[in-house]
Amino acid sequence: MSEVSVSTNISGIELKSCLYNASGPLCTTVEHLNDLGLSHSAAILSKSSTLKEHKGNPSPRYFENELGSINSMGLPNKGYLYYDSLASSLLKYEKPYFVSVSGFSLEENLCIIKKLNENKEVTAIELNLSCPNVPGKPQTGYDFQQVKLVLEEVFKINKKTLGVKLPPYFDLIHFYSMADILNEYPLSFVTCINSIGNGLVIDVETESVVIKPKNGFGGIGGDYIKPTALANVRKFRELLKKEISVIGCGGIKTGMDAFEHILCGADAVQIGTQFMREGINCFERIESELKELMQSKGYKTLNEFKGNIKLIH
Ligand code: RRO
Repeated sequence: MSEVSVSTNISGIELKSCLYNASGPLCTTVEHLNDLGLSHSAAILSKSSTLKEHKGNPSPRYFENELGSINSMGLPNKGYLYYDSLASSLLKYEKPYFVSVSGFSLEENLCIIKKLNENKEVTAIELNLSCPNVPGKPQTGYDFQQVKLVLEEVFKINKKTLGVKLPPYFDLIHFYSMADILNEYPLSFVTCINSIGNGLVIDVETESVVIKPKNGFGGIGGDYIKPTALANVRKFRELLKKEISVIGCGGIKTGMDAFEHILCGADAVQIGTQFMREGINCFERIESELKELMQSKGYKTLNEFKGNIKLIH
């Protein structure tokens, strides 16, 4: 199997494998980020950061069952300066370090992005346009005019590798409209998808919601969302200019799930719910499952099948 490679690159950033963590689970503290450094995750991606440290929503705020997860964490994070100042201590892992940014306003985002631009040890920025869990705040990704305004302002000050994390879209007109906007800017990557916002999971025995914030409403991840994630990866790969890499996220718990995302056009994939469930070993396991599947199909590199999903004529 040694001749099978799952290496990839995101707009020139080399990754030893196509698998790394999604922003969210187990990437908030220095201990989490060191664990990712030591693991088979191909990159280290931080929890979405705000200007100041933020405690997030009241618990219980995360729940999982065999089909996936629901969360309403509400952006608990240490504040961007923490993730900024940690960068030098993560260099020893010799893998890219991405900082996720999700300020509470455009001004906050611009302030954070400006500061991160000064830090050469931060490889890239993932600007989160899709947090579904801040009470009273809509998801930016569903407000197309606002996305345009944000990107217009961000690219006046940004010189770093920068991509955006999008919410899932469900109607073709929304894919076309969003892709038209994204194609106007020097984005390096687009991550599809964040959790499906404002779902509701119920415990029948107690006849109750399972998380406390927003009366039980939260972002859905895991198996529940894989078909939606695949459709978003596929459609954005079709519509975005080739300079923009597509990162798949949603429902990846096996090598076969990763293969499906890549077949739809993903250049790399992120693991969220399954990382939370299984811990740090998930990266090595999924990587070896993916390599085994590629071997059985006679593929030696991701490029031999990336985006090559067949249609029924
Ligand atoms: O912290 C959260 O509640 C959260 C965020 Br920022 C996000 O982007 N997606 C999600 O499911 N939860």
